[in-house]
Amino acid sequence: MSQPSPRKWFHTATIYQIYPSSFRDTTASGLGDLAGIISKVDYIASLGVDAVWLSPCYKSPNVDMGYDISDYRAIDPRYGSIGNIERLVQELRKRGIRLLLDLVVNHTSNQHPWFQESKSNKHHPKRNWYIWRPGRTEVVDGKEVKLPPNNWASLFTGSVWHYDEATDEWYLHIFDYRQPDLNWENPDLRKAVYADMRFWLDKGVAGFRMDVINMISKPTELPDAPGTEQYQHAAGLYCNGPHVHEYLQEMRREVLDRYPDIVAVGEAPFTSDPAVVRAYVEPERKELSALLLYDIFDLDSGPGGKFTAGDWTLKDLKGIVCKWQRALSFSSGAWQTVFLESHDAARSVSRFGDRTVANREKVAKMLAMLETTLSGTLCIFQGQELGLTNLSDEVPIEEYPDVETQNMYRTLKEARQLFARDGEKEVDMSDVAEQVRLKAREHGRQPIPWDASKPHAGFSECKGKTWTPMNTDAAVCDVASQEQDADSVLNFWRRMLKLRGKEAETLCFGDFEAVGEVDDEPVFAYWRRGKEARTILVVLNMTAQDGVRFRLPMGGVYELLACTDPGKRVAGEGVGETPENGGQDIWLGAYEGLGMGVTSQR
Ligand code: TEU
Repeated sequence: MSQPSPRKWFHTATIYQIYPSSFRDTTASGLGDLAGIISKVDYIASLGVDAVWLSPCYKSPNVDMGYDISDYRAIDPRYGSIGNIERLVQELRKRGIRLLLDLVVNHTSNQHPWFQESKSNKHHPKRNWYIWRPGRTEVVDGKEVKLPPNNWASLFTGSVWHYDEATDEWYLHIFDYRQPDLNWENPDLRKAVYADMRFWLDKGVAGFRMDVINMISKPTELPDAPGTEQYQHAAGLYCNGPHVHEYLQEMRREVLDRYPDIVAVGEAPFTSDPAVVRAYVEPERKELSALLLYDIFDLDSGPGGKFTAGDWTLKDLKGIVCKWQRALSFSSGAWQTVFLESHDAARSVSRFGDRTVANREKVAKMLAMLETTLSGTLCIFQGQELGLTNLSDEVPIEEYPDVETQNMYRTLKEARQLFARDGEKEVDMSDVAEQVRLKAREHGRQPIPWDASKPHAGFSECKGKTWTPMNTDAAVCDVASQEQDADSVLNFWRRMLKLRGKEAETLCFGDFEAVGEVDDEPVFAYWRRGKEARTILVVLNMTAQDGVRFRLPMGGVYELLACTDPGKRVAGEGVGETPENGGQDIWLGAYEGLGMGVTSQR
């Protein structure tokens, strides 16, 4: 086990993720833009966050909403200009907030000049900047059929290989075929990526969130993945590959360590082994600051992927939290992130609680209490601070624009049609539709409702539709009304982030211990213990069940620091402070959460 690192700003930081397309539109185009973000910097600062992570707004044909980049050094004119980024850096800095950009270098767009050159002929010096292979052939009914080089499945359905007629070779793409994977084995490619990173760091950017950074090193042989499916899920082969650590250490030396106080948060899907994670984040290895892990996001995926029903229980959710809190803590010398939402997921209120009008706020606050009392760099996604829910069921699925949703829906439908009785083309997709309504990325990508009294809730002045659907019913939970309400979800987040700052010694640097067994019971309770700081006990009722009993552990005097239901209990200095003696029963309402300082304990 490695030693705790020197303390860095990101250990206590909260990062606010902004999805530029959906934050604020100033051009009446229906798509958010950088000027819109700049116009809201005071709002961002009012949340009490330390950094902003901006999802991509580089030049892109937008097949995957900017995660397909055609020029790393240009801002897509739909969002603004480089000047807007420079201004955003300044405006945020004035308010003590740093800007992180998204670094998407596992793949580029197929429109990137690098790919265009690579594709131009087999002998081009950039051919090897991407992953090209000859295909396989098979004779079917006396005819030669071309087959991809291996059986790997793309994460956006189908094969990872796309055939290029002109050169009679295939290139690899883990995501859409318009997102070809870069070949990190090529040192010239790596140098070019580092130069593009420096371009932004020289502009005062404080670091990066690194898209699928654990996928950049593929096994050179590209062996078939085990299994009998035509296209086989192969993340076990292309994630955490043979040279990934070498490349990241090189990136640190060549780029990141040349700038002060940089943060590098790597996204690492399909990675659940703490030992594998530690190899990226132990400070002495000089790779990344922390990883974004997917265990919670994948919790409700079914056997046929995200849009098939998955069974999960509270015990699973609690278990994941406990596992990572124990495995990666400041005292054990490995850091982590804490997050429940991003642009890649549905809204946490709808996934983990219920979105009834009666419970929405309660669930949002309970989850806010969970996240703000765990250790790790906290990443909150825009709109989460408002307790936004999934899209309402009135929005037809055909209007969901995401490439992932549409590909997966179509693939599942085609598979059903194939197995349907002759001529029967109308297959039942209601179960898939239900999963889309629960988990599609569009739910997270809804525009921010700034003011419900305005068209498009103040997000845009466009005449027609916004680029992606948004809830416009009474339950939009807009910023304007939440600003007026001291007990709104928004103001609860602000209070919890303040508390997190004040109690950072315990909540950020302290250790974690669950109270009792991790089980399926409604309550999730845990201790946070800091060195030379008070212990905090967090008690959460994670269900809609009212009147749930929790027995305060013996031998403590508990002082209420935070509560989700101020009508019932009052937190705060002097006012209704409720020291309670150990051994006492407390009764929790639906989704109620309590944070208690423990002033003396056995
Ligand atoms: O996500 C990585 C990733 O694995 C996701 O595609 C994930 O499988 C999916 O979102 C689950 O619903 C990153 C980006 O965050 C995502 O937006 C991009 O689509 C993807 O990489 C490709 O760049």
